[in-house]
Parts: sequence; structure tokens; C-alpha cells
Amino acid sequence: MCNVAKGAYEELIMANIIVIIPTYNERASIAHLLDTLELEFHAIRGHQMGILIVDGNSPDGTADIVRRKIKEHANIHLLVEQQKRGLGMAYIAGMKYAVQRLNADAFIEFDGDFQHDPKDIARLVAAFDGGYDYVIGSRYVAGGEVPAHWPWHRKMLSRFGSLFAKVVLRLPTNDNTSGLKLTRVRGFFTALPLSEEALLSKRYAYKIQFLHAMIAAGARAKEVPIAFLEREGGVSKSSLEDVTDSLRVVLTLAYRDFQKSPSGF
Ligand SMILES: Nc1nc2c(ncn2[C@@H]2O[C@H](COP(=O)(O)OP(=O)(O)OP(=O)(O)O)[C@@H](O)[C@H]2O)c(=O)[nH]1
Ligand SMILES: [Mg+2]
Repeated sequence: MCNVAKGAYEELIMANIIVIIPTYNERASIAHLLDTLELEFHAIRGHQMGILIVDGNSPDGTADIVRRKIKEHANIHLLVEQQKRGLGMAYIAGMKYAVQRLNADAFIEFDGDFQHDPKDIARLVAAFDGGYDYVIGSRYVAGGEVPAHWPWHRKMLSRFGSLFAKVVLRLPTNDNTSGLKLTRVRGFFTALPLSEEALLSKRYAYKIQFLHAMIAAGARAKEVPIAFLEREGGVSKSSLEDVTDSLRVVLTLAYRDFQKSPSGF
């Protein structure tokens, strides 16, 4: 009797949460990252945790390392794109796969180079358990940090970019370009711009469009402070084009909002 009641309770709270990790030439960190995530998952009670790697057909053999890890852990999945198509494209492919093929109730966007701390996943999941629909690992709330070694212009661009998006798009959040976040699927998945045609940027700036779409869909958003770390090996794929692209995405979304609003701003 007692077991039946416990079973029913677990069924009620159990969610299938998929951590989506895009990779391009992350051979240096991926095995260590997957092992660390698997260890951290032990600390998360009441949910089924899985990992989906979306590899941009990395020439350094990242996908082969993932295939070896899949033999050790049944909850790791791999999607290999024909070629590197940009971060936004990798994520929309990953999100569709996570929901349609892996039946995800929530997914987490996570970097493949250890810049996100695997320990923070439990904190994002705790906020999801608290009823939030969109949980952002935030560098720009009390307790949040960016890498100390970032040059001043990168610190300034990141901080100013977030502030610019907040003011222009009237967002309630402070870190509007964070790469670490959890999205609740039910009630929100269909509100996301999940096609190449709907996506305003195939690159990093897709993140601003997704945040804007979640807030417009009425998501309860929560920022949890994180320290964004130094990348562990490998090479950065971000470039100045991501900055101009982000500016273009913010202005396009603002223009669309303006067109929709009968009274304007
Ligand atoms: N599949 C795929 N993965 C990508 C692509 N671009 C970047 N990534 C991965 O996405 C994650 C974030 O990219 P990074 O290059 O680390 O970008 P960033 O964290 O903004 O830049 P750094 O702070 O300099 O590392 C990493 O795991 C990359 O390997 C892409 O076009 N396709
Ligand atoms: Mg990185």
C-alpha cells in the first residue's frame, strides 16, 4: 500500500530533463565533462537526467569520444549534424530531438567546454521544482561572475549587451545572453522559433530571441547566480560577428514588438 502511494508520488514529480550540449572540436574536454555530469546527476533526486550532444561534425573526433561514453552510460545521446551550422542551428536541432525523440519535459542549454559548472545543474533543477518555467544561470545578479581573465572589452560588451537587450526589449532579466538555462517544455515549446526560417540568428544571438519568446509566452523566469568559468582546453568559436548579430536581433525584435503594439512604445 505504502509502495503504491510512493510510486504515485514519484510519478507526479518525476520529469525527464535533457542537458543539451552543442560541440565543435571539444575533444579536450568532452569525456571529462560527460563523466562529471554523470556524477553530478546523482545529487539530483526525483528526476530522470539525460544528455544530448549535438556535434557539428567536429573534425577532431569529438563524436567518437561521445560514442565511447554512450557504451558506459545509457542516458547519453548523440546527434551529429552534417556540418557546423552555428550555435542556434545546433540548439534548435537538439531541442526538437530532445522533445520529439527523447520525450523531454525540460531541457537545459549547456556549453561543452566546462565554462558552465556541472554543479549548477542541480540549482537550475531546484528552481524548476519550485515552479519556474525558464531558469537562467545568471552572471549579472548578486553572486554571479564572469571569468576574471576576460579582457576589459569582452567584460564590457557582455555586460552592456545584456543591459541593452533588457532596456530595449523591456526584459525582466539581467543576464540576457547567458548560455546556461533550463526551459520547461509544456506550455512553451510551441512558442519557440524552432525553424531555420523563424530563427533570426543561426549563431549565438538566437539566445536573445528565445528569451524574448519565453517571456512573451508568459514564462515565469528566475535567475540563479553562476560563475561563468574559463574554457577547459579547445578554442573559442565566438567572434565579433556575434556582437553585431546580437544588436541586429535586439533591434529586429524591438521593431516587431513596436509593430504589434497599437500605441507604440
Ligand atoms: N554543434 C555546434 N556546436 C557549436 C557551434 N559553435 C559553438 N559550438 C559549441 O557551443 C559551445 C559554446 O561555444 P563557445 O565557442 O565556447 O562560445 P563561448 O562560450 O561564447 O566563447 P568562449 O567564452 O570564448 O569559450 C561550445 O561547446 C562549442 O563547442 C556550432 O556551430 N555547432
Ligand atoms: Mg565557451
